[in-house]
Amino acid sequence: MLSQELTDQLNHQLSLEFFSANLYLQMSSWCHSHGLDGCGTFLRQQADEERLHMEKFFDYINDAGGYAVIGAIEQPPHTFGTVSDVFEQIYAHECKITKEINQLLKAAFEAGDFSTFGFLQYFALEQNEEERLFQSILDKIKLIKVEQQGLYLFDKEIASMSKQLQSASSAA
Ligand code: OFO
Repeated sequence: MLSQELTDQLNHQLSLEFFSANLYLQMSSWCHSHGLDGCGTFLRQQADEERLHMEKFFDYINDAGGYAVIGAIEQPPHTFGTVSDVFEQIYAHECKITKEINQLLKAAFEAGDFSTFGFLQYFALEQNEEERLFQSILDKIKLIKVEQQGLYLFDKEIASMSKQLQSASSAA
């Protein structure tokens, strides 16, 4: 049975996952409105994935005997300078989420709640994967010199990454 303290911490994470979903959905809108349909589609997929994360927390809290509560979700930013700014903000955001997940893992471990600790393992691996994914996109941005002449090429590259992720998740 979940302690009230861990329930509160998991609920906080649930709201953060919701915020991540809204942030990426908003960014996808910005990309589409700037003619970057490949990036827009990719970020929409990421938003859908974050919504699934939110639902995983929601279900786990209730299944483990806690009470899932959706807190206030901060409005995401909606103006961005360039597509590089978008991906830099995403990378920084994911690093922040990794810290939150690590703190949750520590709290579950210290409380001797190994069921919650096990549940959180998925997110630790997921964060590792996402940090690497977004770091690789930042590397591409540098390689392609996106803001000078490579915007079109970059958008195509992200579109093909989006297709690969889509087929990998439908094969899973
Ligand atoms: Fe970064 O994927 Fe949710 O937590």
